[in-house]
Amino acid sequence: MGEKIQQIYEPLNSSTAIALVNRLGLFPENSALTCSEIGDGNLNYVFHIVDAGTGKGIIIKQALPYAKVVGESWPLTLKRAVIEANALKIFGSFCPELVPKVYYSDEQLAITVMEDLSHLKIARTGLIEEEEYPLLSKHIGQYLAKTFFYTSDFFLEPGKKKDFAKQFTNPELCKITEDLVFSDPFFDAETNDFESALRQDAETLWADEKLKLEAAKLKKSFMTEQEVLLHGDLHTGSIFASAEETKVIDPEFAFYGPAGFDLGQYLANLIFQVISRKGSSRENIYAHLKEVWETFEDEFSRLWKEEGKEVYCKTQGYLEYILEKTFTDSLGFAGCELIRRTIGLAHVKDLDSIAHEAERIHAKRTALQLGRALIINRQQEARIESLETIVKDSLLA
Ligand code: SR1
Ligand code: MG
Repeated sequence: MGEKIQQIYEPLNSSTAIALVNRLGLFPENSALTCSEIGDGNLNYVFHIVDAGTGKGIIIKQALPYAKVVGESWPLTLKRAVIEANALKIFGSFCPELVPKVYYSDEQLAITVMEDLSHLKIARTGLIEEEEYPLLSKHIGQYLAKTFFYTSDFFLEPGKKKDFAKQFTNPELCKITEDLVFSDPFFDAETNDFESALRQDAETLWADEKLKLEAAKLKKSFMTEQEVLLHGDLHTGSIFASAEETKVIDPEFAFYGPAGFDLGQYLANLIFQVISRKGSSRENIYAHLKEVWETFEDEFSRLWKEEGKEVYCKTQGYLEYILEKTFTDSLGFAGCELIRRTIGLAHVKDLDSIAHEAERIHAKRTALQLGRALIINRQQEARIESLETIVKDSLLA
């Protein structure tokens, strides 16, 4: 690995990206390198550099000083690149098999150079194509249990945890979530984006004071509960997968927040698959919903019993209280994610790619109604079996 190179910020292009990896000595001298920009997310450039001789590749991810999904009118901090690189390193230290390796990062250039995962597919894309990922939710359950436990007060010395929380203060990216997930979809905000056929549904939702009160409580939880180091944007587009492997990418939204948030986003993005699929192919997704929770519960309980440092870890009923709170919170966060991806900014392909308009609108109405039901009823539905029932009921409505 070459030495750290001091740079001032400039957006990379294919030739400067190749020049950079050459300067860093990441490939043998005189390798025939090709580079393509493959970023299809909302915020960043992603360069894929391949050595034509060996077929080996690497990824350079570069933050742009604005949100790509909107354009230069939405400035965005470059510091998110440092947050992302540091979060990848920390999460990778707990579950190296589930997180890409970081080879180099540079705060000035806002880049992270990391493992090439192009042999895998983005899980959202694969799920839409109805590929089977038999290990995906087991892996994500393990990832959630380890990242939760090892960054929490149940394991960390309190001063260390507070240092981490300070290091991962991420106000600009949190503000995006506060607005786009927790506020805008519940009001007639300019950022909202939906088909005119859904206007009546959106207006009904904006007038629903019972729902808004619960959304306010969830937003407060997101803004104030510094429980664990979250990924912060754990939808199925932030996961690479194959039948055997899973890698969680893109933790630029990482911060200390409520433990149920990552789980809730993952559940919601699986639920988009239940909604968009038909008939028996839904069963596979119900199995994923159950698997992620049960794996999380087993692994987290094991870590708590074997490695818990907090003095109350041995107190009867405390583990059960934490598990129940995490699950209940996750249902509420899942409900917010279902609603925001349907009528807010930044949709999901699972629903938007339904070609037949009436079917698409029906699917989106289901997502809105189910989102509402999860938010409002989250306290009464504190068992994983209830989640499947509530999803099935919404499909019949
Ligand atoms: C302006 S960013 C829009 C969305 O893209 C990211 O993936 C997050 O989900 C964010 O809310
Ligand atoms: Mg992302």
